[in-house]
Amino acid sequence: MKGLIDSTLREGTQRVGVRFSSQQKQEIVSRLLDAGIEEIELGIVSTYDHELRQLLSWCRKHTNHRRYALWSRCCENDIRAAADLAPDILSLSIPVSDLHIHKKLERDRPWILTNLKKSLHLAYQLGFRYISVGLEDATRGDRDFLDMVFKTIRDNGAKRIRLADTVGIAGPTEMSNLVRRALNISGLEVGVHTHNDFGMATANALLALESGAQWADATIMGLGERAGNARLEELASFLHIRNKHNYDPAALVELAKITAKMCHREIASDKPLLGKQIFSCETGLHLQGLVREPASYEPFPPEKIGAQRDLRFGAKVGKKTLRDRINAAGQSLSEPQLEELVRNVRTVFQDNNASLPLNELDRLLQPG
Ligand code: HCA
Ligand code: CU
Repeated sequence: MKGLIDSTLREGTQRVGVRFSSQQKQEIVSRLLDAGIEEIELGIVSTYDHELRQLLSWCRKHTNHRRYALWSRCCENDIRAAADLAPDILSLSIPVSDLHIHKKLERDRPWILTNLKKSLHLAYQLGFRYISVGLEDATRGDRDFLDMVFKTIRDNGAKRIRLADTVGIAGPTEMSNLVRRALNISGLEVGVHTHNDFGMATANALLALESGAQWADATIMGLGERAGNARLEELASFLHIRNKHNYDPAALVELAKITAKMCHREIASDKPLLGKQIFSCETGLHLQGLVREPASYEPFPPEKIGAQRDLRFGAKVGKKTLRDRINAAGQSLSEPQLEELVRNVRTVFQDNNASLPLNELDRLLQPG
């Protein structure tokens, strides 16, 4: 794998109601770089967008990163506008499913191939040396036609093909097969852009990487059209913790929390990596394991992402946990006394639907 492409400032801002100020965009870029993200898609080239020039020149001045990308349709005016902004990478994009070609564009397959060729020539002529071609709705595209598209891209100077699962309809196996197909036929670098309509985006992105794709797109908190995209904090943290990639999970978690505030989004308490309760526990069996060896019920220590373990004592407490705490406080109870205590404790907490931090119990057990 070569890296992750963050598309928060392009795809993310397509989510209804999401907008970032120039200053917020700069903060997001700096933090993405601090977290180790390799490529950043800064926005969509459009003759209407005047902020992009400013953002790109800020990036040039304040960072020495050299993988800033701009997204552009295969459209002469947009490609010329992109060349004027001079990003490091041009992310051209073109639809490849018959549905998009016939209904949305009212064109046909030969038109797509011709337009692709023309656009690639123009981009090359205008000086772009790293051109990536995004294939919109690739997962619903006819496979034989896709092969022709892959060859056209290969033969006309692009460096990367990006396969988009535009409506999040692919399963992991399908995604993986498509990646292998693109790699075999084109010999180019392959990336994926996955959507989350069935909750598969992050898993699809991971499987694509495991199937040989060099790149995968993700956005902070999965911000993007509809149900969004692969979640950057989840994908990058997984790659760091499981595969030792050089990403910083704590920085990603902090960035996601800051971004949530910027766009006024709530974070669910059980959201992976971000939720308030993901290191809380009150069930007897798990508490027992966690007290003796945290790794028994945690995939990684909470400190790794700047969180804290929250062990609680309440209606689901077990006998072993209570006995350990009582003994640790220098006291002891007979087996029947302990049984009775567990029953009483469970009833009281059940009735009040409450729980206490375990160290609060220790305090209560202290003599005097
Ligand atoms: C969109 C386009 C896109 C493009 C992806 C790409 C998609 O729906 O706005 O160019 O790689 O999901 O198809 O984001
Ligand atoms: Cu998309």
